[in-house]
Amino acid sequence: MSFFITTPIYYPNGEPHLGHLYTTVCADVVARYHRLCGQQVHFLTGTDEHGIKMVKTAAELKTTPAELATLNANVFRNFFAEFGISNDDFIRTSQERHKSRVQEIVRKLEASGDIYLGAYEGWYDEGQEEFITETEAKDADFKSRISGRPLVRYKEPTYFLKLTKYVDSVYRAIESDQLQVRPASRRNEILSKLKGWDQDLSISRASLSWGIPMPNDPAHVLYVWIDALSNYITAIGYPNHPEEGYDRFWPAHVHLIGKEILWFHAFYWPVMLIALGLPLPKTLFAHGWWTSNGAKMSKSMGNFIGLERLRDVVERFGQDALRFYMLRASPFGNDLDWSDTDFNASYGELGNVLGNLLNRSLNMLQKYREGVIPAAGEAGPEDEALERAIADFPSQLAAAYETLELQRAAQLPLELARAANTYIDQTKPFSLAKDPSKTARLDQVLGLMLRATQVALAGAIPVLPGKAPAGLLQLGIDAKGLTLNQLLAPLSPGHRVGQASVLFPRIEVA
Ligand code: ME8
Repeated sequence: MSFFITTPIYYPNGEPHLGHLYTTVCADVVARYHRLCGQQVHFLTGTDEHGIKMVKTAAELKTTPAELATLNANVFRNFFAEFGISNDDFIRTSQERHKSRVQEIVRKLEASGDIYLGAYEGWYDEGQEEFITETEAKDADFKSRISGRPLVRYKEPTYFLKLTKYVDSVYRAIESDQLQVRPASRRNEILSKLKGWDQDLSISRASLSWGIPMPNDPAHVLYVWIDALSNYITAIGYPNHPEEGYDRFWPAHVHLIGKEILWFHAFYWPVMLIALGLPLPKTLFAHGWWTSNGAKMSKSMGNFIGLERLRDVVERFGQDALRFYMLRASPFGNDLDWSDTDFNASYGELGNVLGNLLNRSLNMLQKYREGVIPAAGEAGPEDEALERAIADFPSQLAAAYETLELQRAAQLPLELARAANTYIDQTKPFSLAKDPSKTARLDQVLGLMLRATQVALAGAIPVLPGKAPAGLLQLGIDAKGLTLNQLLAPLSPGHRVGQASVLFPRIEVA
């Protein structure tokens, strides 16, 4: 079984920030879960280097777009590596592999009669690299609904892609869930925007030289979104080198994106794929936007969560704490707000619930059974609820990942740990230990509590790829190379655990 997941490719016109890290961490968590299940996973991210936005930023910085792109593409790549992202590939749209394959794609679209020469007159949002209809422009007072900057009027000869020829096919694909657009509210927005859509898409610029030349007319460069969307297949070798991954990985299972770029992914991209005769991706998931302390992040407001701030957080709390916080911050798909108070609460939860359970179970097993898992003992009335929670856990986790309920995926291991802590409070192993007639009951309680700890830690690996395996190692389980099923297999009586050491140390909050 193979699994292909992508993030947007980011504009390297500046340094990465919380938003970029968020999408990439979410994709990383999903990729790690599928790898843990033993699937062959391909996880793709990268940078989107062409377009007017790069040209303008480079001019402001008195450099060239190529130099700016290289500088920041390296910053992005290193940033993701530094933050433990497990991507399998990093595509830059300035790479030869991408440019030549995009030209092949455009040639195919020309050959199938889906591209024609015409003239465009209308509005353009240069920050978003997006064409805006007359009505939308008027509704937004001729300003970008993302950046607030004035829209620009374009009037020029251009090649068009025949969106109108495929609008019904795309509508049907989304309506039938052949192409799942999630969350459902956004699917409905897309369907209503598609209904009655009657415009083709301008896909070339004659006034721009930074981009991929149109193969039939090199005086034009290709519209940056056609170039960028193609990365999802050029990176895996389409069209001429399918053995590089296309054969195994297309169609993608998930394109993870921010909500502001859903339209491109839900309309232009499916049109391109249908016109090329290729299968559609299975799911487009558009997540929400981060604000910081209730406001849009901005450097001048002093609430910007950029590279330096993220580094600082990781230095103090560790990568896993940041990952858990991001996932826990709101149901996946909703907007999110960064708050230090919430961050501290979320870190506290890791320590008080999961860390505490690990510590208690190991210490008790050391104290009462010299660190050796006993055979099952005497069942008691408290066992059933925890046994059920343990038994239900793997399928609940699988369902959360299947539907991309990532907040739930992060919380499920904590819920199990909480149930195990309650079980300890109810069964009071410290009292049982004092009563020689309760030896068999104590065996049972220790065994079940250890089992819950093992299952919770194993299920937490995708979200806590550093801390969860470290916790399992304390249990005497080396998680390296093992699948989730193997990690969930009950430990045999006689198995010896290690010593407890604190997973989430208390941190003084300034
Ligand atoms: O749109 N909250 O690139 P981009 C949450 N190159 N996510 C955020 C965010 C925020 N405040 N800010 C950014 C582009 N993101 C195109 C994509 S894909 C073929 C081409 C994340 O650098 C989110 O995933 O503007 C959003 O969609 C993406 O960064 C936009 O990155």
